[in-house]
Amino acid sequence: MKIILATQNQGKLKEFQQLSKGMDFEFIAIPEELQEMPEETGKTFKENAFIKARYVSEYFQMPALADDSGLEVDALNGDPGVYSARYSSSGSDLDNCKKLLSNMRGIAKESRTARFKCCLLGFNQGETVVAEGALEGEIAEEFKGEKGFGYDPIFLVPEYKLHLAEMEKEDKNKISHRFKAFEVITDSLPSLIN
Ligand code: ITT
Repeated sequence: MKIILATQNQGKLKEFQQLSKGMDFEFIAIPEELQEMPEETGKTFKENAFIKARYVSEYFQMPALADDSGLEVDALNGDPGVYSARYSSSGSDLDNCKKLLSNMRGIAKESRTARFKCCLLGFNQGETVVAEGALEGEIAEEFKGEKGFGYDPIFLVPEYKLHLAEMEKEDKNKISHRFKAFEVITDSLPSLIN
């Protein structure tokens, strides 16, 4: 059974391809004829995941799975949160990271706690399934690593003493917020399709 991954983020897409290896489902990218995704007007990851999954599923009359995710930084009262992709004015990964480091300047290590959160939501013919996952860590003081995407170069995983962008994709995929949500939702995806 094919499920459309309702994302335009290549970094997420690569991680899903890795996560779903050997599974019964075939996750496919959004077909090219869809020119634009709807605006993400939700106040929560779940609301935005719903907007994306429903739109793509209804457009193609197929099951769709959306990922809405982001970084919550305690010292910034949970920012950038649902605005993680649009934090800087350009919205590029590099500018988003630079802006975050600049806003965190002068904040001591013990107060730099943060977490990635991911909400996955599957939609088909009016039915939804949903799962959430989180990864705890800290905002580092400098960039390290070339792997991954988004805020990975400035996100330190204390247990590994590594920034996420320094970890092999297989290792990130064993601990990530996306993996944790994915593990939960795979059990309920069949109920969406049958
Ligand atoms: P889609 O909506 O098309 O899926 P997007 O990048 O706009 O793509 P979101 O609205 O969910 O996705 O924003 C999530 C942002 O949070 C993403 O652009 C990254 O900046 C950040 N993010 C999420 N997961 C991440 C991860 O595993 N590593 C690093 N940054 C991540």
